[in-house]
Amino acid sequence: MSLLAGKFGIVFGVANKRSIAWAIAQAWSNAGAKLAFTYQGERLKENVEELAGTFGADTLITPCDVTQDEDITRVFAEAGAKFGRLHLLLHSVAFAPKDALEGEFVNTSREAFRVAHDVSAYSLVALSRAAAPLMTEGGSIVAMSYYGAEKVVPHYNVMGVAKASLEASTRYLAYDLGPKRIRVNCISAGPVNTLAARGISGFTSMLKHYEAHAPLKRNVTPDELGATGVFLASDGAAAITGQVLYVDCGYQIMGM
Ligand code: 0WE
Repeated sequence: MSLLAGKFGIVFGVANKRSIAWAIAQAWSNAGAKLAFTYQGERLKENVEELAGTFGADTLITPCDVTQDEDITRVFAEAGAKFGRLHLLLHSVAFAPKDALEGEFVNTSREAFRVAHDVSAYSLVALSRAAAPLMTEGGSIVAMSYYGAEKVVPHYNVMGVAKASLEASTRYLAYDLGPKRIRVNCISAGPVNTLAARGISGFTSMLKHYEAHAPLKRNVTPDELGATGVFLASDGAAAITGQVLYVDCGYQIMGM
């Protein structure tokens, strides 16, 4: 398969081998794309170097705190120097303070609301703006969302509001960047057992709930998210932009 041969991409959000970002990065790489990786903080440096290093010693692996404009500027300067141009960007980054995902949404602090939106939604705008000048041959920007953006999922709280902002930002970015042949879409994934999902009380019963209620009677696999990532990055999706694609075994269509 060489659907993405000759394409250059940059991946934000690998933390470890279970990360959705890693599943999509592997699928992009297997489809022929050359990738750069960013990691959030020294804590994750070793993990990402070990994973992304398997793509060759010359793979660009660089830190990026998406709340820092100077980091974003540096990262795209490095990617531009390495690749000369860019076709693909994966945004698989989210954070809300833990206490905001535990109590009631009504108690969300101003600071937790600000941080959740800065890291999880505004970052897509900032990364897209920085990537666009390098996407001289057109591009595909893919961001990860979740059903809690459109319906209440207990405890998802401010993350649901931030994902709603991410999805709306996707539409406005698609409008602005469309004339440059840059497409912007979200994958709304069903629950996946990642570092971000770990420690969320009731996550195991959420996986069971999806198995019981989704039309396909199972949960989505990381490989399937990778395959959707390849599709959205490929010319097969050349006329798809501004969309939220549900990759959730059909769960989203159900009313009961
Ligand atoms: O978007 C997410 C989780 C993102 C996330 C996870 C954490 C855990 C650790 C954002 N911030 C933090 N902050 C931390 O301190 N998901 C789609 C997974 C998820 O998270 C939930 C879910 C699901 C599903 C939280 C509550 C309820 C359901």
